Amino acid sequence: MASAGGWRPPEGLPEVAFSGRSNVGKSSLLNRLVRRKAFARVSKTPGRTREINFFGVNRAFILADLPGYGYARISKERQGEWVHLIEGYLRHNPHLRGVVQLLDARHDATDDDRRMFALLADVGVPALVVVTKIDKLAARQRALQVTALAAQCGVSEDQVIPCSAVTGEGRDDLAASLAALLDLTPTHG
Ligand SMILES: Nc1nc2c(ncn2[C@@H]2O[C@H](COP(=O)(O)OP(=O)(O)O)[C@@H](O)[C@H]2O)c(=O)[nH]1
Ligand SMILES: [Mg+2]
Repeated sequence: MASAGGWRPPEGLPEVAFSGRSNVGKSSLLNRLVRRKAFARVSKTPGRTREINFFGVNRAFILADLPGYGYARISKERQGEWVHLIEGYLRHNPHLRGVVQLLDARHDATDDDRRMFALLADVGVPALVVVTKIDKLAARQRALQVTALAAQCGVSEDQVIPCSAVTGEGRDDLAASLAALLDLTPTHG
């Protein structure tokens, strides 16, 4: 049974969730974001994580690593559990400020991706869109692919942040967008 396992965040901290296809690079990007190597586990076995992993950052906010979807070899029953878990999480989380939706730079958006955007719109959660693994594309392909993916998902191109967990590209832009979403104002001293 899918469940939110392990550590649970303390009540009251604002939260942002990372979502996307299995193997899209969520855990790798989370690690880049917090500048730690083994913060979120990078898996060699796609489709294995069936729980929500929560990470506290600086006692200021929570990042949630949602289980990936679209892994071909999981059963219909498991997919049903997935939808139940994610929808419950999105709908009944008063601290959720937004979702970072990841897309793979090398692939077109899938039906599952479009379903996820529809769900986010239905629940009314703000979404940041990250096109990740951008290091895999040649410079001239990048802009074209960002345009195509934005159109496929019905989002505006300037909502899209190209990122790479390998080179660190996009990390600072993503951090700034997250800070705005979480309404974190810089503190002095
Ligand atoms: N080239 C490249 N590979 C990546 C990037 N992000 C993740 N990967 C690789 O993609 C695979 C899946 O990554 P992971 O973070 O576990 O994906 P998750 O299932 O979405 O959490 C791993 O082999 C990673 O090393 C990236 O930005 N660039
Ligand atoms: Mg992962």
